[in-house]
Amino acid sequence: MKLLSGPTSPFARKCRIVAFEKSIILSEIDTNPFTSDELASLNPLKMIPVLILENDEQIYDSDIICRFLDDSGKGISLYPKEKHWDHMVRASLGNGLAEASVQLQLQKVLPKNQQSTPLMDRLRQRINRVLSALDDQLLDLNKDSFKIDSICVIAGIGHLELRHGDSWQKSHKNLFRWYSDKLNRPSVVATQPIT
Ligand SMILES: N[C@@H](CCC(=O)N[C@@H](CS)C(=O)NCC(=O)O)C(=O)O
Repeated sequence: MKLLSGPTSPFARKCRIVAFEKSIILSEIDTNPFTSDELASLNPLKMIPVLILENDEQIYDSDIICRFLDDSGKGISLYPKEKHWDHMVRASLGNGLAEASVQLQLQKVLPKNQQSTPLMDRLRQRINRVLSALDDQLLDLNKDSFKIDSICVIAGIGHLELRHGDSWQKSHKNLFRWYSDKLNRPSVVATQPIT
């Protein structure tokens, strides 16, 4: 299977972590969603990641790819039946964090006169709210468990640190402790974003 991805995309990273956890080898094709001519014909959303199956069918977006990889790979599911919806809601927080971090970065690289201060403020506030909610929920983000919610949160925080620095760590100490503990996991080490 091939994954159209990018080295800094948190959504592609989710798929990479799930593939690693499920012992699936993906061949990755670095694809810039803004300049690729081919991407729109593979995904009308013209976004990465896209998974291309052996029969050339395409699967998107990252949530669907992760679910597909989880079903296709080896070992225990990353989508537990017990407290299923709690896991899925926390996964949404991780996804929202990633999305806000990506959108904020897209604003930052615009010329100053094209940036939207209200939008950037809204994104920063959303990021802070999500970090605080996760900081409060750590009893649920079980220390030893590594499921889809952890994967989405790690991908979101990884992008936040890469693009917007590590100042979140001081104000969200529980979350930072949890995150630091996960950083040694092989699937997390192997999928660090690269600029
Ligand atoms: N909901 C999508 C989001 C994917 C996404 O935002 N990808 C970004 C790269 S990190 C992209 O392709 N952006 C292109 C654009 O916004 O036009 C998913 O989970 O796969």
